[in-house]
Amino acid sequence: MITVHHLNNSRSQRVLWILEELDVPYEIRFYERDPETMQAPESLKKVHPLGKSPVITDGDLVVAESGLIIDYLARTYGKDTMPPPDSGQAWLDYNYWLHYAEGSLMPPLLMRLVFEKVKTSPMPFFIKPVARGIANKTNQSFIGPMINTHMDFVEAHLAQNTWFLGDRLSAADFQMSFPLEASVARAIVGNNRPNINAWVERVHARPAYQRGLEKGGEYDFA
Ligand SMILES: N[C@@H](CCC(=O)N[C@@H](CS)C(=O)NCC(=O)O)C(=O)O
Repeated sequence: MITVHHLNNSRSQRVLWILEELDVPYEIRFYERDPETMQAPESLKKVHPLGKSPVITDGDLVVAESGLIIDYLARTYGKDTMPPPDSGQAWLDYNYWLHYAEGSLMPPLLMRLVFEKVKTSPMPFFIKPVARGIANKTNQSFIGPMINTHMDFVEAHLAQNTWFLGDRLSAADFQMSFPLEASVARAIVGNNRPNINAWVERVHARPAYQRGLEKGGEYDFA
């Protein structure tokens, strides 16, 4: 039996979505973020030393990193319904999006989040304007343009493709769901990017996505 070690409001939601699409039996073990630090509880380190979510266990196997989890599930349980391409351009595209989501797109989104947090963090009053100024400047002149380049790229791809690999849903879509739905929910992606918005709407409209959402509980991005 597969166990999903699921943290509220986290990347783990995409794992519930793929499991629902594949119709594989699984159980969820719930973990709650510390409301102040947003960190996962220490107990998650018993499953994997980094204590991050998602992580799944499948029998004796422990699988961490959402890209690997999704690839593992598609290869192991999706051979008939969602076979990952094994050669050629489709293989390159599949692996590209699988790596791109966490390797290239998430870092500037996380940097932006950290600098936004700096602005509201408690600090001596005389430092606040300086910290705010640095955070604003960094987001406006460095991180913002970087995110725009990424979103232009993804928007152009989705203008030509219903799903990331074309006509059919693939593991690449599960992996791309977290950064894109978070970007729409936080208004990083606005109405000027209709294809990203439409893709996120298509994802959210899938019955399997809705089932995963119901089972996973608190999730601010859907
Ligand atoms: N690249 C990893 C990132 C995992 C990660 O940072 N997960 C976040 C949740 S979205 C987490 O566990 N945060 C809680 C913490 O760091 O304590 C993946 O895709 O699985």
